[in-house]
Amino acid sequence: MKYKKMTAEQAAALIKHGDTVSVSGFTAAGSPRVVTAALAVRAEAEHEAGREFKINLYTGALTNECVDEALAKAHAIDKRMPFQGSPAMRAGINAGEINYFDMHLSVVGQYVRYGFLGKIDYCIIEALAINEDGEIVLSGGVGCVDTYSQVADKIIIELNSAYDAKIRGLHDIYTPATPPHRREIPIYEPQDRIGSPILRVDPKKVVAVVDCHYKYGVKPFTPVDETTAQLGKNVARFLTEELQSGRIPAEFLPLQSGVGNVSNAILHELQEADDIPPFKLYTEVLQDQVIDLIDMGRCTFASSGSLALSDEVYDKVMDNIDFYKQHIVLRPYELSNHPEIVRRLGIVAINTALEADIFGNVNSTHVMGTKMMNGVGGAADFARNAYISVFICPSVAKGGSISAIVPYVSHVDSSEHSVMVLITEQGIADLRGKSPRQRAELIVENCAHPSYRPLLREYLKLMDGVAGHTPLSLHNAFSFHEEFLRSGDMHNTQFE
Ligand code: 0RQ
Repeated sequence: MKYKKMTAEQAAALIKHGDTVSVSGFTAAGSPRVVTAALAVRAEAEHEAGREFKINLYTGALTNECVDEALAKAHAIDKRMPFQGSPAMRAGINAGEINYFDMHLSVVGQYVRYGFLGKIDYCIIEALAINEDGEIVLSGGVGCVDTYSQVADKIIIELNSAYDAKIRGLHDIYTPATPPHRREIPIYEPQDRIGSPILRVDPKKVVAVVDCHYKYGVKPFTPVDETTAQLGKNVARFLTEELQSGRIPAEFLPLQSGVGNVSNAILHELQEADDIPPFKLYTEVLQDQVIDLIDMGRCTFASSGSLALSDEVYDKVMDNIDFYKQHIVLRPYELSNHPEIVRRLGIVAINTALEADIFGNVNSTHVMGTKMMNGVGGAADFARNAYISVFICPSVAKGGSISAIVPYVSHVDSSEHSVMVLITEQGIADLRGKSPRQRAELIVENCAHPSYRPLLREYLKLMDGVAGHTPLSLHNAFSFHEEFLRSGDMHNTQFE
């Protein structure tokens, strides 16, 4: 092969202080490892020598411990976008050290191509194969690599021999044109393929190929517990009632499900929801449960941007790749999350909230209004454009000291206008066609934990007879949050 082979250290040495580095992948799947790990070591050495060394890091979304965790621990990040979930990165962001630009995943590619986010110096790509024409077989995560590899000045390839290139054929790589030349994106059903099975890059931009061998090292999710099982049952009940009433057509509609423990548990419950016919997924991340659903014939097809699977399940998919190619396609998230396609396919979107307020506004990102958890990711791409947009969460967090239903959210990611249904393990609040006062009543009585209902009713009583469309007490709106910060338990809240 004509490409220059380098060690990870040699490739990392190409990157300069101040460079913008983008990476392939979406979750640990498809994210590079060895070059960023070497870069973190280099950054520490530079700092010890008294020299500044920071890069701007653009990823697909979540990465792995050798990208986000290692570089954040090495204090090597200035700007970071668009989504993260690593403890060290979170700490750096919340300490104000890392400038995090949290954004809707569907627009990352176009913001970059339109030049809104500046120049990209490097794109590091995990590849399972590359030929002399720059044709790359990607692995289990696509993210935004189509755009990053087009825009970056230089490309570094991590050629990973731990996984087989027989995955070729699972991907559908396509980048929408730039306005005013953009046309419709011709995906009419989740299984439609419109692009290429390989990623094409300009071979002249490839400055290094690093041979490596690593597995992703992803652990399984927290097992389903009583609360998440009940939440899942409520979601299944809601979907069944929609189907029986004819609001969801008899052939059913594609589902989207968010990421995390709660979403994984919901999919688990759908295994046994016999009243719901076999369904398709059009979503951004496939977790372990989806593979079970495919094996059981409950899920007939899944379109996604990532195989965010534990190692055990990932290996099972790779060992039976010809079977799974008939049931899975992986696309850039510009397609998996695209508003046009979400609206056209009529997706039923199910995403997780950290907290929701009594009007239906949802906070999925900020703990107590200030501390970043992960990011908005793709949740709002789907929520805003869904056929039905459902948000779910357990009614309490941290052993009951936090109510997930609050008088007013401490940060808004999806507004009341994008949230059609709210579901907790306590019950379902169908907010469609309801005024703020009606929504408040429904959410308190159906979704709040019984131990918080008296306080929420008391809050609503304060607003009796007060004029206005939305019963918001400016003075008391954040009293639950203030009380938690004061005493560590929202139950102690007293209104003024
Ligand atoms: O904390 O880890 O210390 O125990 O938040 O909560 O219940 O394990 O739920 O893993 O499903 O994550 C919203 C963060 C939920 C996730 C969020 C604490 C709780 C726990 C995690 P511990 P759970 P999950 C597609 C769509 C935004 C992006 C998105 C998320 C931790 O779903 O990042 O949806 N969503 N993308 O104790 C303080 C509260 C809390 C709270 C829970 N009200 N206050 N802490 N916690 N509620 C994917 C992508 O875009 C990639």
